[in-house]
Amino acid sequence: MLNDIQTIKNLAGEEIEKADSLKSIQELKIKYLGKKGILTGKLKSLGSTPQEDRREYGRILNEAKICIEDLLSKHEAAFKTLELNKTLQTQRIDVTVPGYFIPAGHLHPTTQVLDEIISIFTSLGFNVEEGPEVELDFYNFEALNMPKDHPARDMQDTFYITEDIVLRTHTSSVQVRIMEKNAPPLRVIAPGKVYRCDADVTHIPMFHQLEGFMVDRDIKMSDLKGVLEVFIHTVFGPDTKLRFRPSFFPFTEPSAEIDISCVICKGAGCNVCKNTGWLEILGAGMINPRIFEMAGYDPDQYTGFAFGMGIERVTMLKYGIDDIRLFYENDIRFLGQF
Ligand code: 2U9
Repeated sequence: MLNDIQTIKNLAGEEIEKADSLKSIQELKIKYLGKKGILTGKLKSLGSTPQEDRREYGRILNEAKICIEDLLSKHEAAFKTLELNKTLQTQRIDVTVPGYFIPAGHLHPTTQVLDEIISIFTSLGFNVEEGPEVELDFYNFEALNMPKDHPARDMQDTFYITEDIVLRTHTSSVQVRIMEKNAPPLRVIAPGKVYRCDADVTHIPMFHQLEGFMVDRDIKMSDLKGVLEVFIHTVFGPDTKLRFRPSFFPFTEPSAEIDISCVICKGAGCNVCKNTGWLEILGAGMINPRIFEMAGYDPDQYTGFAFGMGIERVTMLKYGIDDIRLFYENDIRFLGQF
């Protein structure tokens, strides 16, 4: 028995020394110390050893076991270190390799310009109001001094849902709704989508408008001029000139179309302004007293100005874009420039 144990111990020692991988060390562990291992077998047979030898054999077997365990764990640790170093060598992270580029989106150019315009008017004390895009004929036309036979209702321009329901053609309908529920003084802007059946380089069936109005006692054309000057100078720069041209809208009297000095040639004349030096940017006027009457306001006490602009048009003028359709083709090469 004693010889056996010595032989097992020597053999195990030799095999462990010869082992060339962590895997073979783990296999030797099973071979000698596993459930059915050689040394485990000897330990199990201790019960059948004569009583007088049992103590001594037990001690020697335990010594052999501890010796093999020590040797195994020493080699196991050495192989683990070796493997770790190998992994660290082969899987080294190069922190200088550039990362993946994750493209970040941004607001659509018309949204950027709309946000800028809204912040200018809110800084002047205007409140932002919204209303339905599917609108009653009454709010879109009738209450804005455009009765049933008015040419502005032309079937070719307006999307009719039913005889009395339309896709709003302007956001003035929002201001009508505001007047219906509120008494003056009012300072309101109404931004939003509007719909007109029209399509070419300067027209699309859906575009964005921002309209505004101010109603109080003693509101004059000069108030309109001051407000629009602040707006134009903030968006296009303080040297931009404004020109008011007489015009006609059913909801304003007098009415004007407002031009700005050409953003490209500064008024000298170029093909953007068709050599006029001016670019049309918005419409405006003093609110027609008939609209106040329909809203139940006393036109002898209250006056007001109103204005309206197309956001895509303002964006086109700001950035020198010559085709409105580019905004909604979703070409990232175009949109990514803003
Ligand atoms: C109320 C009374 C009057 C809003 C106004 C304009 C002039 C105007 C156009 C500009 C380009 C629309 O996008 S566009 O085609 N708008 O010229 N809009 S005054 O007048 C109002 C609004 C509400 C109650």
